[in-house]
Amino acid sequence: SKPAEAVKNAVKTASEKITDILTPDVPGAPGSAPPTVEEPTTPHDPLPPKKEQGAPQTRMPTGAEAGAPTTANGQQGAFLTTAQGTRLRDTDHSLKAGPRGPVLLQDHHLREKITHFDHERIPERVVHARGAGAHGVFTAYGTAEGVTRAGFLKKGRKTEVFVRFSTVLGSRGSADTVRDTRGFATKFYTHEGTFDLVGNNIPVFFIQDAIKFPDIIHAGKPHPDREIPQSQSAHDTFWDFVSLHTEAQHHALWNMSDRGIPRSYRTMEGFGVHTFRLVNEAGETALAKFHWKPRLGVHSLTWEEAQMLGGVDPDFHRRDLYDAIEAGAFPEWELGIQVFPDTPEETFAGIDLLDPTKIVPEELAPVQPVGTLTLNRTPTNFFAETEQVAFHLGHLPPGIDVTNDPLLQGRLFSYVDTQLTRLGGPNFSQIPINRPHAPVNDMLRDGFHQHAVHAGVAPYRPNSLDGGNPFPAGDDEQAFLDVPVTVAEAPKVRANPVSFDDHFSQARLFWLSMSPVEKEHIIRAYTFELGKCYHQAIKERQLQGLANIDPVLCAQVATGLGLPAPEPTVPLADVTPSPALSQVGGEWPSDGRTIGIVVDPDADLDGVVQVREAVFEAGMVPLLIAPHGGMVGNLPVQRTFATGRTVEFDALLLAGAPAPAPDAIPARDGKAGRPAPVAVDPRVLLLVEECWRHAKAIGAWGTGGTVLEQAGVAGSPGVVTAGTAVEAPTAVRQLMAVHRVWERFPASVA
Ligand code: HDE
Repeated sequence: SKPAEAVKNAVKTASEKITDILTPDVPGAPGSAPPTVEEPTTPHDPLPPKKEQGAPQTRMPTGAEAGAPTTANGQQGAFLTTAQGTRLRDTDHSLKAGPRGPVLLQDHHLREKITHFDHERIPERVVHARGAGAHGVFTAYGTAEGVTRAGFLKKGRKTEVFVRFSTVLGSRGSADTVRDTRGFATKFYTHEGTFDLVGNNIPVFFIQDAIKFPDIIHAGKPHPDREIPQSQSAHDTFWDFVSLHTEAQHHALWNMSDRGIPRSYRTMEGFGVHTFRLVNEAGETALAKFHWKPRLGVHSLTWEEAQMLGGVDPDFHRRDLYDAIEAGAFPEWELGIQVFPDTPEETFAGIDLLDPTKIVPEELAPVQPVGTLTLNRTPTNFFAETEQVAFHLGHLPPGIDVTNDPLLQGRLFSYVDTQLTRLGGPNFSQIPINRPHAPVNDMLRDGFHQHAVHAGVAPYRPNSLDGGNPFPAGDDEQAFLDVPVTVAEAPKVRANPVSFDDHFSQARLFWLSMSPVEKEHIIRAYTFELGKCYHQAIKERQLQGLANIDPVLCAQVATGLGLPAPEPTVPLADVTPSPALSQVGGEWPSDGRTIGIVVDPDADLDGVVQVREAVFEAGMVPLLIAPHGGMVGNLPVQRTFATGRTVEFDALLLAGAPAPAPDAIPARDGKAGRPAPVAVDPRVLLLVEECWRHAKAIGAWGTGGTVLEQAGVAGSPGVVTAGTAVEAPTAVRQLMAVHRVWERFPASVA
């Protein structure tokens, strides 16, 4: 046909043009003489080093260096391009044989776009899949200089950090507020190499030996047949394991306490769990445990709040972290260490320091502050940073070393191993978030996803070809020191030290250290969790575990389950409570806390303006809740009676008494037995009722007092009626300092 002929001619002309370009003096061009190739047949000496040849340059830009944009590889120029940088005019239509025709295989852009999308997901973490991260800075006080040579702990030193908080059991998309242990993993990008402190918000662990980790996790994760329940321990396999495996009782008790449902990542303690070995400039060693102390105090949700949040805002902790940072209320923790003499027994006050199911009460070994962590920047890209960050216990700087804790030893293997699958090969330390901020010259080569272009020819030691580079560092050149601990000559065994057999004394210590209200919460948590188990034998066996911790705890849970309380099978330990374990009884700053303020057009809006200012000035966040969105007077509304829930805030202020919206409640009919009409919108009454139930401070002024009367809470503990608007936030703030109005919770145990 004619068009086909035209195309043929066009191709012919083009190929003629190409032949013209290939002139005979270009080697290889048609008609030119064959090139003479010099064969390297004669042996000769190694070539002299190239000019200025030094160590192979392996250091990659970290993104932290001045002016190095972290997005440099992903986003350049204004135009949409392919991955090869070819500009595209259309990304919305596949290349087809006519508008109605089939899609052509040659459409490279289509295939590249879809193929990349198909591979966007990587395997989620096998544990700690759900998490949220933030950047920050660590500032050292210098107080640890006597016990460790770690440079980042020297006085005044500032070190960049990335922290990832997580739940353990749930999958990546699960809810934040479930009852679970929380991960608290910190990457210190120190000038002497990266230090990862991979801890939890609970200072003990379920097991004493890493070999059992797959067992406890298989038991805690959803059942393998139906894959339910998601992200919780309230099911048969978890309690089957814990009840059969009594060393897990101590950690399980912490999980059943309010520690299992933190109010915020900002109000969690963190613990390194294991005992580490520190070494100072003089080569002297000490044993130590790491603690993170939140500046805002340890503060938890109530169980009902946690459950409501699972539906209302499953991303609650994530949102809270980002909102606080973006509002400038930077979360802060103090890093502290408990220090113990490094004796051959590796015990302190009779407590085996190698047993990760044991704590050392702070009353016996005080937590000594060594620096402050401030989180001040949210990630730019969740996947690139929070998902790809890879922690490892073996990332240690000079001055910090490991001990023989068998749980710690197993972890030293696991973390790199898991990244090989999760991050697709051995070069994950080149991913921007994982790059050290210290110079790297490692002689590791090649492998999947190699991003470094290594120079030099001799990635081995010793070498003469790269001028001997790189060189080992001397003792006075910040080299890592493997502390030369003596390893006892002993038979090879699969066995624990005898002290590891004590599974109940510290669980009892924790229980006896709780205030009545915390004990009540623990009883309810066990009753709920075991009540969700189907197998009677598991409930009975777990009651036996509780009997060995404390008979009161056991009896109360047994009553809730409708089962008899067994007698203890071990003597009850005679322990001294540790007041530091209770999260009730102190006073803390209220920075970054949220105060809900109910307004309506008839409220004292001038007063609300003053209250908002006072709340901001106090470093807290006001949240205006009104009958409708938009503006009330000159004030912007953040939540309506339809969208606002009390779980979002820490205290409630009532600036008015909004009347029921005509369409918000059904018609009331006394004759039909329905309640009489109320003067206040029932959704506002619900806010008050929930705040009262969750022991939150409630305040009112002006007509707001009517709401308190209507809700039947006026004059009860933690409910204040202020004379003027400005007095109201001050009054609730005082109540918030102790976190909750504890006396509102009934406690059945002393
Ligand atoms: Fe982990 N743990 N773990 N763990 N762990 C992981 O590493 C493991 C343990 C902790 O935000 C995994 O990169 C074993 C104790 C945190 O990225 C994996 C044992 C403590 C995080 C792994 C333990 C932790 C992890 C999964 C028993 C508190 C999240 C993905 C010996 C001190 C880090 C990954 C993050 C993650 C193994 C016990 C804390 C599989 C074998 C004890 C905070 O490597």
